[in-house]
Amino acid sequence: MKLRRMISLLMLLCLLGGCAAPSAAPSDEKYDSLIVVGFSQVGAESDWRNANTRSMQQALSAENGFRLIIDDAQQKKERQITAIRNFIHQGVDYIVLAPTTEDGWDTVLAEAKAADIPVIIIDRMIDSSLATGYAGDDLFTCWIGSDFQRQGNAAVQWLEQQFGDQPLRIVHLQGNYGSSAQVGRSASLDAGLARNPNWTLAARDSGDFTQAKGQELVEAYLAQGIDFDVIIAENDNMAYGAIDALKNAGLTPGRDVTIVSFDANRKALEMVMSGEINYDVECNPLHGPRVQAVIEQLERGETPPRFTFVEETAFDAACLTQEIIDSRGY
Ligand code: GZL
Repeated sequence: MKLRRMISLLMLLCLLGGCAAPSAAPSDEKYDSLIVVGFSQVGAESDWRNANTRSMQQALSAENGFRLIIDDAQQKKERQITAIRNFIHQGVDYIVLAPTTEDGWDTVLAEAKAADIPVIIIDRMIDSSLATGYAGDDLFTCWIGSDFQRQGNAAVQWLEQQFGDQPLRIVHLQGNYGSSAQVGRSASLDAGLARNPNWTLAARDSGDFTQAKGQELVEAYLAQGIDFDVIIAENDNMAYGAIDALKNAGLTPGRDVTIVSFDANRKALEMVMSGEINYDVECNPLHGPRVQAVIEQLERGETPPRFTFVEETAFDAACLTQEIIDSRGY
């Protein structure tokens, strides 16, 4: 039974039994009436992730009527599964899941369903069609996130517009394998490689969305003498690492090597303005208000949209101004 219902039932029984309701100071009563949300977060691997966490904390605050419990999974799915089971045991009112990868959620989400706890998925997608005996699609109430293939298409189309039939030797720094962000962005590049016979994939590895791994990979490619003139980094933090590696090798990022990135964090947009990053595709992390609105709809007995794709754009130096950068929410 959910925490709030249990407390309400207990207070009702006390009132009916003539005993004094447990002496709850007003603050406790307010605390007990808060909507308890268990949030299983991927980790803190990137600026994007930290902005996503901050957005959830700001929206699902006590002032807004929420008690938010956040678990940082340190990019490990097993920790997320344990966190969800803990939330179920605690009797939270809602579970929000930002899934590390797409597969492997049916069993634990079926447990949440059996406990009558609505699950909201944010950011990446889960593949709930995997055969585990459950009708996967009803394992979450709604999903709010990005269209990663669309993001990847924007990056590939920009390269096609910029370079036409010019041969390109591309280094591809991927995110965590099996995450929707990596799956969608990589699929777009694979389609671009098939469409552009003058493009060569010079190297491809996962940088785990981290700056350190991004730098490590590019340093290794340079040490191996791999020839490349474009780096597509599946997030800004890996792009930062790649740029440091290029600079340390005496190369000028954005000029000697074209840099395409994803997320469009404020720091990265400053680097687009300075010319170190040539193109950055937005991946908006500010899901807190969106989740707040969905939960408030559910609390009113309304039915929110099952899938909500967030509006996103992309930036190059030609369209950017300091005013635009300063106005950005992350
Ligand atoms: C995308 C998100 C990705 C970001 C990375 O929605 O899942 O994870 O692009 C983050 O920065 O690590």
